[in-house]
Amino acid sequence: MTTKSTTKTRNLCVILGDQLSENISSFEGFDKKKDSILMMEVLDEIEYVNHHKKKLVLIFSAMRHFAEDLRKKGFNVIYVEFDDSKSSFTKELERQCGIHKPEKIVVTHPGEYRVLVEIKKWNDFLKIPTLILEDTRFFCQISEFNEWAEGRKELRMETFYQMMRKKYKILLDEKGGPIGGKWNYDVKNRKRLPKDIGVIPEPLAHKPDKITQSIIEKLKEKFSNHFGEIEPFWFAVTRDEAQKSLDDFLENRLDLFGPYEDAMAQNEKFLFHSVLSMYLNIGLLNPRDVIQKILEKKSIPIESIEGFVRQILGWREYVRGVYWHYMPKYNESNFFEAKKKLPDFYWTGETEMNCVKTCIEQTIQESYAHHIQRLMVTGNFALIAGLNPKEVCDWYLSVYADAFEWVELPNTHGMILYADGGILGSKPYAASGNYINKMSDYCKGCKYDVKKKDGKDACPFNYLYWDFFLKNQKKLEKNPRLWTVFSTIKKMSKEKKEQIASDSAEFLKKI
Ligand code: FAD
Ligand code: DLZ
Ligand code: SF4
Repeated sequence: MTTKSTTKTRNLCVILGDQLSENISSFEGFDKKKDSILMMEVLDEIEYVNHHKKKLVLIFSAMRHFAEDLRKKGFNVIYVEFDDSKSSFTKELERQCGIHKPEKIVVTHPGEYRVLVEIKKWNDFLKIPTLILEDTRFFCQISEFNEWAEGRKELRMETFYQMMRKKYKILLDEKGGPIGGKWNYDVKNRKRLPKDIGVIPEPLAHKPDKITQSIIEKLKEKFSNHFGEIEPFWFAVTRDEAQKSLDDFLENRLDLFGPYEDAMAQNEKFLFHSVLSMYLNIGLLNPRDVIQKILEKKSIPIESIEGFVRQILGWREYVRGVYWHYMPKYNESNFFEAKKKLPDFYWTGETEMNCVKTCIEQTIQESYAHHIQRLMVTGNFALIAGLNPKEVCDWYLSVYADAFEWVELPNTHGMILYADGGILGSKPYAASGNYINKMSDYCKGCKYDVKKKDGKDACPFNYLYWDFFLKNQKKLEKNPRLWTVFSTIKKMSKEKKEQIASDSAEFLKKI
């Protein structure tokens, strides 16, 4: 596909790599006779973090398929591939404006603050009026979240989620209360995977077609330095394929999604998770359609239905709201003043901590890890080892196919690192090896002993956990949710504290 030379266009509608939906707001009022679409693959976006190769294939293949689909429907699409493009959105757009002389540029609000800043300069730089429209794929608009957030002493997902359930009348009874009497079935969603669970159906794998194959070959040639394994590539790259992946999840995994949402297992990468986040985030699936389809599954237990709805209508919308409410300051904070460099094993998986190794190796292969692996293994380690927030955030933004800053940053900077000092969540999610052992079978295959609290063989999560609270006692001891932690610390002997500090220092020195 190369740049299509056309005559003068009226509106130039810019579609970004995560806006691949025909109902995107920038298409409103689009006139096939007068307007054109511009899609650009540009080096700056490829290189601003070390994106996983599978993520790059997903984005470019989905972009090219979307463009082809639009062309078939009679849209005039100007598509610039990375081999032919200028280095940035702005530079390529400038060139295209020189050719097509648009009267106006129309674009849907991007998913990253960095890109918004760039877009806001187009008006003056190109001397062409630029219209930025709301991203209506979300249930909650940015202004609506800001209104909800302003004046509140603290923001909490649960309050926001209940507000959204009421507004959209989702899972409500006749009196407007929650179906089943409870807003939240979280306590039923914490089961460990039983041994006799049987075969868990894997997510649907899609065969790469010619377009995908040619991108894989090109990326191998040009971007072999990027993180992760490019093949086997099995992601959906079209709307049809993503729909099939959704149907497959509804049919084969949704029923047990709720109970095993927090479980982890050595040989199960996906368990009962949907593996739909990347399709939702780039626009191949629409969250409204997904929720609609989930609600039609009347025979599925409420803990699975509510659990899933909470992720999409609650967490997904809430983190986006927090991101736009607090940017650009949000990523500047470092509540614990954590400074340690990200260890190399985050890129290689070469560590003797079996839980961390398993989650990272899976990430290298699939560009995917489920929520509890991200939160309680790699994330928990980053928190209690005191890793630098900026480096941790860049890692999460690079390695996952679903990573775009609006969703990655609040989850990383806020949820796992508590670097925002408690804006997103009410306490740090620190945990010792006991939690990982309770929710997985990772410890069985580990060189370290999860039952040991100190010494060379002890599980590093055990002493790092206490070391973290001891080092940050002043900042956290007034938090009522951490009362038990600090009452244990109060009873701890001086020798014990010294042992924790020396085991931790020795371990951290090695990494
Ligand atoms: P499921 O477990 O099947 O959940 C269903 C859907 O709910 C997901 O597809 C997703 O759209 C939504 N969802 C669930 N949890 C969250 C959450 N905390 N925030 C936002 N949406 C949520 N999610 C991303 O989409 N992009 C990211 O870059 C990202 N980075 C994360 C970083 C960290 C440190 C953590 C702890 C979580 C992150 N998440 C991110 C949230 C979550 O881990 C992923 O959405 C989920 O693992 C995707 O897999 P799935 O589709 O199988 O999800
Ligand atoms: C992540 C990404 C990559 C790797 N490449 C492109 C690209 O070449 N063109 C594009 O339009 N978008 C790309 N993206 C997504 C953007 O970096 C960015 O996350 C979104 O534009 C924010 O809405
Ligand atoms: Fe992870 Fe500790 Fe268990 Fe090893 S013993 S797998 S390091 S929790």
